[in-house]
Amino acid sequence: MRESSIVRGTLAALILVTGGCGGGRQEEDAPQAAPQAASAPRAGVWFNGDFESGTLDGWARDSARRDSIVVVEEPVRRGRYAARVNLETGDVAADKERVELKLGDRSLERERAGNGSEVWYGWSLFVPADFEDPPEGTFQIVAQWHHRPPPARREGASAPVSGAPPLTLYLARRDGRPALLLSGRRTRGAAPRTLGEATFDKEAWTDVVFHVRWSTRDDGFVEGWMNGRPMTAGKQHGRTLYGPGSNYLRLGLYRNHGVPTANDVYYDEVRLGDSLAAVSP
Ligand SMILES: [Ca+2]
Repeated sequence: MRESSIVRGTLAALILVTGGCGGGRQEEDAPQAAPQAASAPRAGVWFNGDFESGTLDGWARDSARRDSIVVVEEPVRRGRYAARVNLETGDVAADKERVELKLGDRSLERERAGNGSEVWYGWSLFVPADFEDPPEGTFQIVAQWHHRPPPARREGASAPVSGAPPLTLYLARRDGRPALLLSGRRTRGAAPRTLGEATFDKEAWTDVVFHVRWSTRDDGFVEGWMNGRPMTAGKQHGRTLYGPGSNYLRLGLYRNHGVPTANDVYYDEVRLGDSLAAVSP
């Protein structure tokens, strides 16, 4: 069944590429709204999270339930599969109310997202129309980059991973519309500063790209784009790494404990790499 679907998808893609070439019969066989075929392999991609294996292979997770994160066929940004994350009241994982995906291979971000390293991150986010906004005075995070100590210090009994993350993407509202707000901290105890924000549409895929230089000095920076348009006013310079070690990506829902809503969001086309072309959804 899956093979025939792949053949059908490939046919649909061929028809799209060639502008329709085989007469009526093939076009009848093609789905009305043909999903885009999975992306071709690209140069400069260090991690590909397009979910096209139909599984969560390659990912690690913090989730309260087995079905908190599942691979779905609808909606998808590209290819056949995407991931749905679901958070319900009291879903506590790693001490917080959250459901988050992390790269399964920790060594990748240890090696590539440490002091002085530049990383490009890209993914697509789908917030459904029925997503209930967080109550006044509470926060809702949809992505964050958290600090992780270097391996040697990880051996200690109390590794210093506490405190707010250095870079956070919040779901917010601006002028009555849903918005994504990028917030950064120079040090663990520093007040957060807004690095950029942009409104988006629910019930549609939103593509984001972030380019970061992780640094314990002021040569660190963050710049971001949403749906191909700048989300920050160019590079926002400043310290982006709290200390030795590296920062790693968490994708999913994270919020105050006990928020009385159950929400889904979807992710697809997640990539880490060395350029905009490598990671752009
Ligand atoms: Ca996909």
